[in-house]
Amino acid sequence: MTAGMRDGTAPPQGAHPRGARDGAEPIQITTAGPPARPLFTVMEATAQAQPNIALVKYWGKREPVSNLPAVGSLSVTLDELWTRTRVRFDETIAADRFELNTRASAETSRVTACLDRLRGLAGTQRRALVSSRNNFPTGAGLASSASGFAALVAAAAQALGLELSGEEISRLARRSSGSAARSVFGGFVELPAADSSTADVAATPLLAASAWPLGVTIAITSTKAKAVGSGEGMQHTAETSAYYDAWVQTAAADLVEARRAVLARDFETLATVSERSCLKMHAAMMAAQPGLVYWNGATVECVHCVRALRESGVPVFFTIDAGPQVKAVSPPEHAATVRKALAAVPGVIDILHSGIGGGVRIIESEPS
Ligand code: 2P0
Repeated sequence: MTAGMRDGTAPPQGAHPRGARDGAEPIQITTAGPPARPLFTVMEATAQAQPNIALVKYWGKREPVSNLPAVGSLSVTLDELWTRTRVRFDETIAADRFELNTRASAETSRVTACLDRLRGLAGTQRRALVSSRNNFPTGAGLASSASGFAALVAAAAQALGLELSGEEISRLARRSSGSAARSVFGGFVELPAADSSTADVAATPLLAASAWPLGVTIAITSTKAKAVGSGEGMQHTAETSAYYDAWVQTAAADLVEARRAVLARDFETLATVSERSCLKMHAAMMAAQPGLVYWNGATVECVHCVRALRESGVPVFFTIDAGPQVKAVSPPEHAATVRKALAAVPGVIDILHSGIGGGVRIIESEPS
């Protein structure tokens, strides 16, 4: 029985009980001929997770070491964009190695910190080779750390034979990246704020993707990695923005309103609260000293484009994360109209589209 079954939360798709796991049985590597004494064992698994787009934003930490969020957030998990991560624990290597899109990555220390928590649970010191691939731009405000850490935790847990529930995977992913906690689950997902008495939080699924199949059209206005990472940006905002306290104080009401709107499939209310949460978060960032501006000119033009579409009767709203891309959420039957309008905005260099998808899962194939 998985811990997920014990506590009533659904385990991520593909997280199987011990004995029925895909790709997690230790591979016995032996010399040719008898006796078949293992020289060493390799434990390996691959997971896929999708990024998520927050409609009610997380920005700010109550406690930076445990990475506890100061505000609750609500997101949709995408289906077309993905991170695939293979983790291979190998007793013959001395240090973790992390490759992203076939190149050695500078983020290895963050990966190691995440793996250390899993190694602690499994009681092993074994180092790992981590190979990860994204089918979308990395570090450009498209939530690559959300899908990245959700996939990393799920793959590593599987490779180590840990039987973790979705909730446990979400808690571990959150320690590395707050938004990663949400990518563990599919559909509409909520991550609560931590209050002063909370030692840990995990995301919880709110509504299945199939229950309200919205589409997300993403206007790419730059593929450059952002100059200020989210963690640094949050800290800077919390320390220097005159609007930070107001941001935190008003976030809880937004979450309540968005949750109600999602459960009622009330698009208009969700549009209002999502744009409000997005603009308040960016206002708090911009009021930091010096102000943090993730937008470029095309970002602003896309905002006006989405609002003009809505004025003309198209149900659509925008949201923007820590980067210059604009995500437009609409019912799928309006996605073509939204795509065409955003593609015509000067400065938009590409358009991606995604439906709402499932949570993290173990897969057979490996990143190449
Ligand atoms: C979100 N963002 O709710 C918000 C909106 C960006 C803007 O969560 O420091 O990588 O690793 O916990 O999750 C991006 O920040 O931050 C983020 P850390 P994370 O999606």
